[in-house]
Amino acid sequence: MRTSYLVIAMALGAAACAPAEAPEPEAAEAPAVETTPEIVETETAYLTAPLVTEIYTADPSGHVWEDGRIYIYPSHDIDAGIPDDDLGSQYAMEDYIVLSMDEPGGEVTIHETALHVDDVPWAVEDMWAPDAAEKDGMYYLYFPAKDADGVFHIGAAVSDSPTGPFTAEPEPIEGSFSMDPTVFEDEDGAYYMYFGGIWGGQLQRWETGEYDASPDLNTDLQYDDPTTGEDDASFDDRPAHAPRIAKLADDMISFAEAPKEVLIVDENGDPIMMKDHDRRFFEAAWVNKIGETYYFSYSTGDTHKIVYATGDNPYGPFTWQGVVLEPVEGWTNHHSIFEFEGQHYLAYHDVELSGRNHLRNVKLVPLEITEDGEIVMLDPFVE
Ligand code: FUB
Repeated sequence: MRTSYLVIAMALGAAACAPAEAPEPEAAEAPAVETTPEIVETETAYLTAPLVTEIYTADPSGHVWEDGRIYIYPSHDIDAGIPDDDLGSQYAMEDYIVLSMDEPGGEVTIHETALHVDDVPWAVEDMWAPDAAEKDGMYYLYFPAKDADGVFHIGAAVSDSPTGPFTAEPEPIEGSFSMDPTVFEDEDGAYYMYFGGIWGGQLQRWETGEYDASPDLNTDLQYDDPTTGEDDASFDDRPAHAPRIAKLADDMISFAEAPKEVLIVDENGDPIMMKDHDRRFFEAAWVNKIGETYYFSYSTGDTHKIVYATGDNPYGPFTWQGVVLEPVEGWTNHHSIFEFEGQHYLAYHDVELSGRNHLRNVKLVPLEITEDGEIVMLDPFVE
């Protein structure tokens, strides 16, 4: 059945934050952007419905733990009354709430608060996209948040229940920075954290190994043509900012090694470049091993796609392959991929319930992977 509704033109409102009460230096210099999205009437239907309507949820990290149940670890969106900007200041979340269900399409349980920023000694605000891991019957929640200086780090919190409440470690993971952590358990029992995101996610501020608060580093758009704002072959280009990987230590709450860059390359083995907005890494890393192949999927941010690249080991390099999910309604696109009873599923979000970039709702659909290992691209709209 076709449904007529409103679609937000995804012009503005990136994923990246600035503090609500004490603006950090770069926030004052953030590019001015529209706060009212352009509304375009269209004749389209959504591919699937929100998992829950009682709360706003985003950035879903899906897992099937030992009990065979599906657990979704999402961001918990709230309306903090902050206008959209290129640093994602509107994503001013404060806590996490886990969702669970027996099977896709089954009744969804909205659990009690799993972790609140007030219970994280080092964190002040902006509880962005989390992930979780299970080891020896204990559950670990990994989450980004800003400290008192407005700098993102990644925290760990521990529980004996998959739904919490989680007890946060007193300090962020040493050596962590930026945001959007995801933890992948390899078949040999090793756990790896991938993390990072540009613009408000601050990854571009760590190129020297130290945090650089310069307003010039708000985004990566300085690598586009400065007059047209578009890619220009004659203008300086360089490899895109790389997501990071670090093996987790046995305690699951610290790194066993210094973070390394994850290289994403094209079909010729050349690095994906900064100006290649359709393919360069922006945020929302996720890793699966399917057959013998490691799939590194991520969001392209300001081109609003979920794409993937493949490699033969957890560290990469990963070779760009194609699109997993075309742009959804709303600025951000963020996903996870998990297997349940032999079928892969894509968890993602859009803004069907609210029509506003920062009030998102998570969704779940089957994901087809061909016998050749190719992910069949999904369109979040049904024409
Ligand atoms: O939810 C806040 C941020 O928006 C996430 O960390 C990004 O991945 C984007 O979805």
